Amino acid sequence: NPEQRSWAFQTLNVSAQLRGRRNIVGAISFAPSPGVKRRTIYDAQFSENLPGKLVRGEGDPPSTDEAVNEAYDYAGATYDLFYEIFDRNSIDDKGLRLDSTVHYGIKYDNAFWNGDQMVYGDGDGELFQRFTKSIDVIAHELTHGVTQYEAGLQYYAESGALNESFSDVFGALVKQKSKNQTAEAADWIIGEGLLAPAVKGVGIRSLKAPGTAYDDPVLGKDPQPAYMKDKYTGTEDNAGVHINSGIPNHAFYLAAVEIGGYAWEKAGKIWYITLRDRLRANANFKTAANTTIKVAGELYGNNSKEQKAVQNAWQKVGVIK
Ligand code: ASN
Ligand code: ZN
Repeated sequence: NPEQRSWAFQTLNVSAQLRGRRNIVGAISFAPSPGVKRRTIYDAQFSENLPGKLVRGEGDPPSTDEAVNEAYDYAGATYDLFYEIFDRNSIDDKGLRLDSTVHYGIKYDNAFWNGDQMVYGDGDGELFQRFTKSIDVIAHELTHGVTQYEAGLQYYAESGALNESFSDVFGALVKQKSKNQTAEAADWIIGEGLLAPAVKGVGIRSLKAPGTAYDDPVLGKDPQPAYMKDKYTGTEDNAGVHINSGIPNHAFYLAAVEIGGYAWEKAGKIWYITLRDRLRANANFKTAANTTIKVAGELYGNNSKEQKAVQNAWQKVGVIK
């Protein structure tokens, strides 16, 4: 067990002891080593009590419960993308434990980050299947944690739609990396395989073609716009956080495809640095556009192909002129 090995090592390592902090009962706790995942999966056993019963810790063998293993494996894939590509050590960049609860509630039709942990419902089987099925849904929820520790985007109107969009962007990147797919080859669908078989649709959102993920008599039609001219201006959904995220989502898709290659390498890096270092909690679409263009210039040069792609993308969706 590499985690146990590294902890044993740290007790012998003086510089690691300097990083130790005394907790409330006086015991010293240590920051976990970078690159060491700490996943903990709980089972709410159809209640809404969190976190529930501990069913799998880091390094434990697979469970007989596939939801437990999906939550574990896909949280691992998300940790790995942030660590390997962006040099980020977990949600807080300080090795925070990744806690997840499965079997939350009865036929619960959602998944969420509650500020401390991920929570997954089983779906009602009529509209949705279990929410751990999709790697990008798990990466989406974890990315809400990253956003909370970084830009802290307010979950309302355009800042909230950006919060949602960053979760979809890194969700899509984790999925694409797991399949080793280029921007051109990827489907850019969020929640593929999540809709129940009878539902007419391919997933819950599309970054490539917002508004086309589903069109079903019971679920209705995917409400996402791709362009500013179609932006939702009502008050539902915290003033459209899951609706208007279609606009920045599509901008990311356009930028990634124009840059070409693996989307996590360049477009992903531009978006990550923007989220980590540049945006404030009240950022709007224009701020995000101008900031990603600036960051692209800093990373790849002013007037670089990469910077032009980012600028073209935000122009095309109508956020900037
Ligand atoms: N699954 C949703 C999300 O992560 C839950 C919510 O509405 N916050 O965005
Ligand atoms: Zn979300």
